[in-house]
Amino acid sequence: MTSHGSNQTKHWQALDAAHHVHPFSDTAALNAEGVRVITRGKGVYLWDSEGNKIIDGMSGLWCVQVGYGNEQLAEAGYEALKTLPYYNHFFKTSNPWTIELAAKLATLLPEGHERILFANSGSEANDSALKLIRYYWNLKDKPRKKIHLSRDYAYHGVTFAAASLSGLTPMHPQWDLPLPGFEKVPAPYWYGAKAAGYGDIAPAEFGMLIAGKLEEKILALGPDNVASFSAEPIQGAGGLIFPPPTYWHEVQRICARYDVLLHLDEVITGFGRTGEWFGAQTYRIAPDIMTMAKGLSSGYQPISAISLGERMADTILNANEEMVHGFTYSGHPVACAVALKNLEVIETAGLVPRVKSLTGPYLQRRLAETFADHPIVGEVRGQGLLAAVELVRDKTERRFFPDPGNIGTLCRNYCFNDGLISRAIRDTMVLAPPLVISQNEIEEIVAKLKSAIDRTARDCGKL
Ligand code: PXG
Repeated sequence: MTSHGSNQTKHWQALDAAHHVHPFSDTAALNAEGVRVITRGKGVYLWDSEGNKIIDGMSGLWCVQVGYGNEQLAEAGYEALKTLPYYNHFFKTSNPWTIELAAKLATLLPEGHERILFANSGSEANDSALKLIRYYWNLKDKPRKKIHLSRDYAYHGVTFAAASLSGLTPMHPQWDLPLPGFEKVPAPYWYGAKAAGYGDIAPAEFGMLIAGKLEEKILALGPDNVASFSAEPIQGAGGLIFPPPTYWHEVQRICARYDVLLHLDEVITGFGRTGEWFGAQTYRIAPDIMTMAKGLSSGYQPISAISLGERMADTILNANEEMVHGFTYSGHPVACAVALKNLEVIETAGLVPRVKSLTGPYLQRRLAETFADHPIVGEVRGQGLLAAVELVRDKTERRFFPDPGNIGTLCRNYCFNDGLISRAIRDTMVLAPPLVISQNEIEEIVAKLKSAIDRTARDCGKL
């Protein structure tokens, strides 16, 4: 792009290369290539500084539920900015937007989740959740319960604790993580079961088997030492891993049996993504503590939340001492105003039932039809407006390509060059479009993805 870009684009690329360090990027490689400068968004589309139109199959980073350019959200933010651009909650003070947002969330969250804390990102929410879990066990006079369990392929964020909780191994060595006290159990990744040596096991049986690994781990560590199990209802950044139907029921039985708190990370699955307000409702999960971010404000403002189930709320909020935790921007009035309007828009536009009964099933059906007999597509899986198309070398044997990530990156680049943003996680192509997407726009995404996967298959001699 650098060689044919306009002067304006080249100028921005040069400044970006000189001064801006990107997340999760190889700086030297990125600077050699030159960044793409995104200048505008409307609905499910983005435009770059060269005027190229791109369909965003990822809702930014899984977050823009109401699509780009929603004026109601912009106006709600502007009003709050004019009226009360900032105030905190430390000095026995509150503000109308924070109060209303907490109360609104309590009506949408799983039963018993009536008490909400605010933070500014998914990572902060998860860090806060782990602190609250520790505090709970200290208050319960079980200070030995300190180990936090989570899963392989989990993504819970990048702060010290959230990265330690994450199970994507590349997230650890640069930072000498995980910290002590973090242990992993396997993910219920059924498609990978054969390659992992489990043979031709049925999903239901596999769900029980993998849940059983949690029980084994708790017993090996000693239930008296285990504080919590953290998990995404559906694993997102780890490759869209959907739990087999038996999994969550068994996990909950195990957590209850050994008195291990269940922390549900709904940062991706919240706010209509799965066709219900929360993944907890889709999979009938009753967590002790829940974290959410992204779709809470459709990404228009940085805001996250932690909700306490009854048990944790009763103990922590009746401790009769100061809870020594909170951020300068917890419950920021502008972020809360935007989030509140976002929930209203999601509700009035009927986006959650629309995902459940119209766009979700439509996306899943069109992907399944399109890739049913494709030579390099091993599996199409999904729920609501989350979908994954797994690219493999051998469909029958469910064997992956060597050097995971190469084929996915190739395909991702074909998508990108053709004006579709899809994310490649290892060799799985992932979609999570805005909840406002229409059936025609779904067709556009499916067609572009098909063309990119065809090209990828040709490159590896499979088509
Ligand atoms: N939990 C989950 C389940 C997430 O997906 C976080 C926590 C952390 O949120 P913050 O706001 O601290 O980033 C996330 C974030 C990707 C990608 O490439 C995914 C996330 C973030 C960045 C990139 O899929 N998820």
